[in-house]
Amino acid sequence: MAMHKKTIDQLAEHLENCQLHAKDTLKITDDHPDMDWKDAYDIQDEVLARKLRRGARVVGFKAGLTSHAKMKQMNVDSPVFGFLVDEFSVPEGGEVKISELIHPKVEAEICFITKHELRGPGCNIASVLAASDVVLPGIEVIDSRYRDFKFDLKSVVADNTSASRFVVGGQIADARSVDLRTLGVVFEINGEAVALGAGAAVLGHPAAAVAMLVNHLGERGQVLPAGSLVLSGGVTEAISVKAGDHVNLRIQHLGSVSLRFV
Ligand code: OOG
Ligand code: MG
Repeated sequence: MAMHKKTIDQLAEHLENCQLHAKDTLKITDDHPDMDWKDAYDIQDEVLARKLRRGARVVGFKAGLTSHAKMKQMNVDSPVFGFLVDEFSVPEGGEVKISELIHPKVEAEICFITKHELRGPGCNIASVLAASDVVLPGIEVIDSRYRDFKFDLKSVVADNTSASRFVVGGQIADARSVDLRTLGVVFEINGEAVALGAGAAVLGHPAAAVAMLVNHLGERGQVLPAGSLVLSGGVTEAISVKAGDHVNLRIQHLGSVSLRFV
């Protein structure tokens, strides 16, 4: 059912306020059980429009729920897509203030930077690799605005797929010079390896997640611009963090990236 524009705007304002003020909320489908996929992405687009009106800049895009580990952890069965703006970006080795977040979790991600514009439908792994410039490691901090991190897919889409902070770093590599399926991933908190994985955990090949994002944008009449940063989705399950935690992600051939929670 197509929601009224007024309802979309109200829900976007509500969800963005929850993000800005670190307040949780009940999932929005409780009050709007007929919300459809288009409504959910329209709410997300309105959250972005609010930020752009205040001077934010889009710095990239994300695919989420692209690994079995993540889908199983959140009890869902399909990927979702969101946007990244400059206010989410943390410098390599930087600090994230726990007080600005509700219940943050960290994710180990393989990230792409594109060299050419990509358009769907029909985008596939080959087109993504041909259009990609470099790959590098990234830690995403997700922070669902929904109470106890409990949501359904449409609610999480409206909430910009829990996006809250991210850091990229390490060593960049030519996207075509590494086998992205067999890249080993070691995720450490306070020096202890807490989760392990390999690139193939993300839809068989992390570039498949980027292709799905491009095809999703195509359905909405949008393109993935040249020079976009894309987070392809958590390789392992997401891990809760608290003040004092030091998070480090090592990816084979791509060095490491870290951040601290204070
Ligand atoms: C949704 C976002 C998931 C990923 O990389 O899988 C995500 C969530 O689990 O809150 O960003
Ligand atoms: Mg993620």
